[in-house]
Amino acid sequence: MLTSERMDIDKIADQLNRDGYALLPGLMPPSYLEAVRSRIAAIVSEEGDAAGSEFKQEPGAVRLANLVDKGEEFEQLVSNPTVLGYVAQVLGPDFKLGSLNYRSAHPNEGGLQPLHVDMGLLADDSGFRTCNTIWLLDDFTPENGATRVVPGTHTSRQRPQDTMPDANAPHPDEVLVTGKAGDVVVMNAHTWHGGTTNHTTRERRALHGFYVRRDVPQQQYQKKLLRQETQQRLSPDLRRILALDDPLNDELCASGTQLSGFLK
Ligand SMILES: O=C(O)CCC(=O)C(=O)O
Repeated sequence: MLTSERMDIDKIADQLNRDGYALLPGLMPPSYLEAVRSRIAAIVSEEGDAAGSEFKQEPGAVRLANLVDKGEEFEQLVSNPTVLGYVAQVLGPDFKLGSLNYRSAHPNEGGLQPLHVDMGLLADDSGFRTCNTIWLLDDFTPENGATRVVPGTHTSRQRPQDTMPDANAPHPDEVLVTGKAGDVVVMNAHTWHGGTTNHTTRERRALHGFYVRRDVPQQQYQKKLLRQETQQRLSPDLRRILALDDPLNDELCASGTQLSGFLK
């Protein structure tokens, strides 16, 4: 007989296959959530106007990039076994971290993004190539800029900007992914998605642990971005997840391109 936990696991796995995303409730214990929030606040204040500049800055949002280098709290986040199990469901067993970023939709009408697919990449004949995980640091509500997704589009092999007259506009089939602070959304990143407008007076914060198949370049080349002192303390498992000893990744990242789904 199935236990309720087993049924939940199956339900999440089915939704991820069918819709291209699924919510994992309560993955971050309160003490961990608080530690992450407070580390993020410190980095945002240290970096000031430069925040996010290792990757890209976004009007309407505060972004931070290269977070594995900026706090030991983030090492357990990118190697969380439950999350990695679902990432493997999307990408197969051979994947690596593409980047770990933070994004907060500005209060008072900030945060709207066009529908996009991450890195602009589509699935290919070997399967899916990208998978994102959104770690909710605040509740995601219909008012505060929760992520919208268009269920099922991960199998369309089309980009929204190529078929929609205006990818900023609402899509008739889009749904808002709401949840509680501490939840994690696993999203096949070929699913059309984007941040929505934050109509509240408080920020809406989340981390994005983004993974790619081994034959895809990292969005942020970890070997170049992580300081030596960080690289040296990482376990063999983390080194593998970050592709620090991976000649194929070195080759793929040599061009230095850092692709976003929509940011220039
Ligand atoms: O923060 C969100 O709601 C989605 C962010 C996103 O899709 C992105 O920055 O590419």
